[in-house]
Amino acid sequence: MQAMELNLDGLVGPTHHYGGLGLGNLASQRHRHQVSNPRAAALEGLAKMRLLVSLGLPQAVLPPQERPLIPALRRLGFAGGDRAVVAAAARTAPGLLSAATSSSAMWAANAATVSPAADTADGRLHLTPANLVSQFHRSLEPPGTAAALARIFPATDRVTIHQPLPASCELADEGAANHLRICRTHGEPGLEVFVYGRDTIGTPGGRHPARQSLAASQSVARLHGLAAARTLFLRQHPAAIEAGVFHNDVIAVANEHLLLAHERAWAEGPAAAAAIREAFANGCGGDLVLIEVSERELTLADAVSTYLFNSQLVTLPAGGMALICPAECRQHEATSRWLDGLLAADNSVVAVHPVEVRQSMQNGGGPACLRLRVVLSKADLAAVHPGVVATPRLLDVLEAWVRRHYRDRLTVEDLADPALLDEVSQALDELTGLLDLPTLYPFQR
Ligand code: SUG
Repeated sequence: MQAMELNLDGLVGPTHHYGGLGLGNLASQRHRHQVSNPRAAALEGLAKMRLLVSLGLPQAVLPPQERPLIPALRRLGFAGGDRAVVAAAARTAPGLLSAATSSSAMWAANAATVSPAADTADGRLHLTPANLVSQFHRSLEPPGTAAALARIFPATDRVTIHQPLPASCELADEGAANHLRICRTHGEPGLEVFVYGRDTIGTPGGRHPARQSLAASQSVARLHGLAAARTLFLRQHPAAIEAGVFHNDVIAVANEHLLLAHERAWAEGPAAAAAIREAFANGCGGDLVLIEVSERELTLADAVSTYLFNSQLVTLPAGGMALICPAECRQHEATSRWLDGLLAADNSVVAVHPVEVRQSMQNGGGPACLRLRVVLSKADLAAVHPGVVATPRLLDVLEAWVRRHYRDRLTVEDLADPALLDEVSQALDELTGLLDLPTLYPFQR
């Protein structure tokens, strides 16, 4: 089957701020309560989408979620009209207000796990929205994610959107950020590699919690009807989690037969790489190209601070691959040198494109975090809701929309500003018109 990869990028919401909410996420901790710039954040994301479109790659937009999520605050006992709810939360529980106002759904790599039709027993595309139970602010995302995905992928005869796994820490699921797909070409059956942080309830006793559970990964694989011979479960290296690798996509990235990974990505060490190689050969008839970065070339700490592995690795229409990396990688000597080596070596990577996504990076989200990869057949791509398909024209329209509605400065104190509520609902209401997604948001129904 011929298939291509659609990148579905989370559009940064107008309440993007630095709440310091990300567990084990060093950038989020470091920027806690600093002043954010939602307008710049959204424009950076749109510029990244524009780059992908200019490379001739299918690109679409995942709209931001409704925030602050007033119903979530009501469930916590804040009562009265919407403004009263916000005021009471701001006064007595500002952390909860920050969580209920987070724009975290922008990190679409955590929105869901995706198995393309070529991998599944019933030949359908399967998506499971992640339950994101590890953190309160992200646990609010699944219903909005499920609703948006159902509108974006309406071909119900060929697409299955599962319910998120039950909301239990035993089944903590953070979606595609802990999932790699290795294949010969996108349309052929691929090896799906699930990476988990813990195989028991609770954490292995480190400073940072392990967010993905093995039971969750196994459940998603079962739901998607994946063949055992083309499915692997690998454990994250505890040292990586300790160094701030809160998702596998901070330490490894794959595209087709190429895998870039740090040597300390997985607990099993070299045995993990060998297992991937063997499963890819036996299950898919493929020959893995593994480019492993040693601790000597780039320490775990540097990998986390530059976010090299949170690059997007994409297949170009004319052949070859491009690496879309954070601009920070080119500002860091060892990483930049490594990138030059990658380009000079005999592999599929023919271009490196640094992108500026600093506003997102400061909350722990690089280029790869901002997108969900969805491999689709031509027919399924044509069935994607046209309103969200990124064209230069739509990106212009969205850019103008951002400039009209987004603030260029937001602090946690500003979250109490009653004017913000009106600003946000006006912006989102208008957005559903631009994306032809009427009544997407609960407040519109
Ligand atoms: O879950 N940050 C997100 C970043 C997610 C990055 N995603 C991937 N690696 N795929 C998180 O930690 C910070 C929000 C704040 O602090 O305001 C936050 O949620």
